[in-house]
Amino acid sequence: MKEPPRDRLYAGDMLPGDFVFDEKVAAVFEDMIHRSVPGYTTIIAMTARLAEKNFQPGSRIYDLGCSLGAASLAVARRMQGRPCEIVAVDNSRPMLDGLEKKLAALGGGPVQCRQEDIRDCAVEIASVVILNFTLQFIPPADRAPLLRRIHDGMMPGGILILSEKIVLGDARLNELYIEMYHQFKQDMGYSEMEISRKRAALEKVLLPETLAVHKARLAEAGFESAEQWFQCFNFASMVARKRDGR
Ligand code: GEK
Repeated sequence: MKEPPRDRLYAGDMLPGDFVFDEKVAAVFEDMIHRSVPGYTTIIAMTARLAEKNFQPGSRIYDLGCSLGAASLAVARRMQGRPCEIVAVDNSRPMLDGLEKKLAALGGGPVQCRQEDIRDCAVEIASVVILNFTLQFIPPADRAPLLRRIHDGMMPGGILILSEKIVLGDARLNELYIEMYHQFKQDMGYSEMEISRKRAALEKVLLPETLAVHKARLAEAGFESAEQWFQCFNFASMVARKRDGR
């Protein structure tokens, strides 16, 4: 298969402003996210497994902040033709154009795209909600109401998969994890200049929190339990479950 175009956005002379999900980012996003999120391939594969195991017939699967739809497409493949409805939501038109192109190449399937702000999008009869690396871009004050709405739109026993860049409570360990992360990016072929420019561009846009803050907010939103199932340095994924009434 053809290699996706390589992310060289911060390799040139251009001084970056705040990071936005525009055409330039969408065009290289596949390469960017694989080289920028340690464990991304595992997270997508396990998201699909979790979705398949927890899907309830007649319900919906939501992928909020779907970008090019990696999770939605992996879930669709994993469902192997079982009837299901996968709702992929993003507010970036260039990202959804990319996903729509992929869907057209597949000749259809269970994924429907919606261009919407996830803070406004209706979540209904959901047994699985995927929120992979997107809550971190939502203004902190809007995060609790969003999680509450997601919770309320879920079926009893439904799960939320939440993946995020995180910070650690301990400043020294936090520094170490960031160093290890920058090493990972260098190992993936990014130069020190690209790493520092990207960091500056994300500074006011991507606001990470500790796992403790995430877990407390999930509990406040009504989830019965939330556990972390994956972590590689400052990237983690959690699964939260809505009470199933048993
Ligand atoms: C993946 N989940 O490949 N409403 C809708 N979409 C939004 C909003 C918003 N308010 N804010 C940001 N986005 C994907 C990766 S990327 C993560 C998710 C990253 C969208 C934004 O347009 C982008 O497509 C996505 O959230 C975040 O598993 O780039 O680090």
